[in-house]
Amino acid sequence: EGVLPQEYTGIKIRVTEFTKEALDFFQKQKFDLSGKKVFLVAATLRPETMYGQTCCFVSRKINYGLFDAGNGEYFVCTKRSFKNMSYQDITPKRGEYQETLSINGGLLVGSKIHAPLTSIDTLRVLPMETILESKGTGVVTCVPSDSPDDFVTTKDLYNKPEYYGIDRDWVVKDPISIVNTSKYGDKCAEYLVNELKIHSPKDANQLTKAKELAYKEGYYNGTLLKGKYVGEKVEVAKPKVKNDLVAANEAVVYSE
Ligand code: A2H
Repeated sequence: EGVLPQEYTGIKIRVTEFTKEALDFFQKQKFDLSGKKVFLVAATLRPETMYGQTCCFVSRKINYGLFDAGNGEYFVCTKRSFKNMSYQDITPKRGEYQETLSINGGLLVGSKIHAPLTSIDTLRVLPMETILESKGTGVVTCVPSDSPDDFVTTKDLYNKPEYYGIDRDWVVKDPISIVNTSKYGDKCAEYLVNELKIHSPKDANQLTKAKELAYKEGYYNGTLLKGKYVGEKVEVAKPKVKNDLVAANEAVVYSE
């Protein structure tokens, strides 16, 4: 844990079709979905890469809260993160963070979602075992072109769908190129995962190395290949994409 506060962009990923398991659970809890919009809120440091989202990760080890975010909107995230948001003028009432219900991540796996900016209309919720409950919102949006974690997790899900209890066709196999660097090309995560011979989402040390290299190169030497700021440096485009998302009510910015 660092000493300085970390700013995250919370991407609002709309659930367009819940799994049967989740719907049964809501019914048991007497939660009526009608007229409500439910969003998985994914914490990211790279809002400018949202053009390349291919799924949204949750953990089966985490019980998420469903929180009333006002105006008929509900957020799915950890209680810790919603509490933080409630002191940062993001939620209806300051300091109020009682969840409407608590739902295990496993019940959400397989749900259909719609994420902002990405070119694929409907994506799926998929499991990621390495998500930490203590960081961000506990929800991670998957950008396999630029995140080594997301790339290896996607590869593992595609190779072992039975093990993970998912359908292989829920997995988008190929990353979408969104940032170019002269050093690592258009898919820096894939490049670094191969270069550092990373075979599993559990290769923590090697993944840390890959993440540092990818982040530095992408941030300081990357150029956007997609979207409104195509051709601009990542460093320049990043705050613009973030502000656009917030203005469109597709993201919240919070610190922890
Ligand atoms: B990043 P930091 Cl394209 N557990 O978003 C594990 N990882 C988590 C998490 C959690 N609870 N919450 C957020 N994260 C991920 C995009 C991205 C990210 C790209 C490239 C690198 C990258 C798409 N996933 O992160 O410890 C989220 O993934 C590299 C570090 O606060 C978030 O940003 O530094 C990042 O880790 C936050 O990690």
